[in-house]
Amino acid sequence: MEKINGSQDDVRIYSRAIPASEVQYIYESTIQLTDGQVAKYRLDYDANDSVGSNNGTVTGATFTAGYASFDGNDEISIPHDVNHGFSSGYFSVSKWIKTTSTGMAVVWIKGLWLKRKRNSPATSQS
Ligand SMILES: [Ca+2]
Ligand SMILES: [Ca+2]
Repeated sequence: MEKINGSQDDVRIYSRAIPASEVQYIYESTIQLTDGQVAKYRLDYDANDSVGSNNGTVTGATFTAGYASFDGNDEISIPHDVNHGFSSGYFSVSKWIKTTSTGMAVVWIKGLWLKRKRNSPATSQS
C-alpha cells in the first residue's frame, strides 16, 4: 500500500486510551490534553519530540508553513519506546492529516516487519 501524499501535523502519542469526550478537546484545541501524553511532534520544521526524547528520522518529508509534507514515498520514523504504551494495548495516537488522495494510503504503521521469501536460484533444463 502506498504512503500518504499530503500533509500531516501535530502528531501526539498517549499511553492510555482517550475517550471520545477528550478527543473533542484535541479537535477543538481548547484544552491541552497532556494526561498520558508521551510524545508530541509539532512538525513545524523538524520531527523532534517536544514532550519525550524520541526524535523522528525524516526521509524525504519536507516542512513548510508549520507542517510536514509527504509525496507518497516519504516517511518519518520514530524509535520504539516502551513508555509509549503500545505493548500494554492501551494507547492513542492523534494527528492532523490533509490529502487529496481518494484511495487508501499508509498514515501510521507500528512495528512493520517485512519478510521476503528468497527466490530459489534459477535452474536450467537440458
Ligand atoms: Ca505544526
Ligand atoms: Ca519524496
